[in-house]
Amino acid sequence: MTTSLPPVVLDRLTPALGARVDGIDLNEVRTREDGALLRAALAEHKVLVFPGQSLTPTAHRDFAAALGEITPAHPIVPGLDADHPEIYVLDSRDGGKSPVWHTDVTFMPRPPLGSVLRAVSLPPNGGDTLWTDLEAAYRSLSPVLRELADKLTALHDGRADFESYLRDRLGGEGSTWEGERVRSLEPVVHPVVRVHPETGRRSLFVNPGFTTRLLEVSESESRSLLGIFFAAIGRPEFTVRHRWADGDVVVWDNRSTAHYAVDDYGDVERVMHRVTLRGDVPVGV
Ligand SMILES: O=C(O)CCC(=O)C(=O)O
Ligand SMILES: [Fe+2]
Repeated sequence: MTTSLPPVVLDRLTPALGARVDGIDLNEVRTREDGALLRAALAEHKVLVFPGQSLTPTAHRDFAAALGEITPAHPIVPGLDADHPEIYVLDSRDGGKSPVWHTDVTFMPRPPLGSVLRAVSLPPNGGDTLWTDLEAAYRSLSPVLRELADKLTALHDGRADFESYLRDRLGGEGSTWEGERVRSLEPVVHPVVRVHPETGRRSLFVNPGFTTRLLEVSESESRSLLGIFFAAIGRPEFTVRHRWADGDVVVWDNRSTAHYAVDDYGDVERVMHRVTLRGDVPVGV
């Protein structure tokens, strides 16, 4: 399907999610008014791919700020430099690989609304990223399981990924997030089924990256049920896979998707820059 939102052209990438957006220079998207058009497309398509862009780090940040309120780079990890504290650097040679399905920063009470990712330095091949539609994952469950999931909450824990970084590299002083200095990573509780604040649609808001435990069931039931939920998330039918090229910028709705960065390029350098948009507290059914 091709829809035309002059002068922007959107082409659906898969039946599940994703659209390629042409006819727009992101250097020219600077106001919330301009951003609103893209925000509407984001809620609908969940992942927007903008090929052939030419953003500097400053322009990347300014484009993200046209989409919404931007956050510090990360609750723990400092930003690119003093001029760009909002840019999170993912460097393959410095721990910046994420070959696991995850939704960004769900280990905090207010995970980002969305992320804006820019390719900075790519391997000659490999290093694709996949996104999956958590609404399709929810719909794929049988009705009784959906009904159960609607009633569950889950712990999200960032300690396995970031606690040693916080302690060993930052001496226990993380970023300022939601106005408070982060000094520890207490797990947080989110509903297992999240209602999207803009569309009202339900998604299966758990991910193997950070979700460790369902709270209303026993430990072994939690393990089995999470296995079922994670299998639903990973189904190829619900995904879109992006092969990166120089100049690509991808924006995703972090409330209704999870993503996976394929680690198939060995020791080659791969650097991405990410800016996240401030989100709300997830609301359940
Ligand atoms: O490196 C990528 O392609 C994605 C990494 C990631 O998980 C992120 O940017 O949030
Ligand atoms: Fe991520």
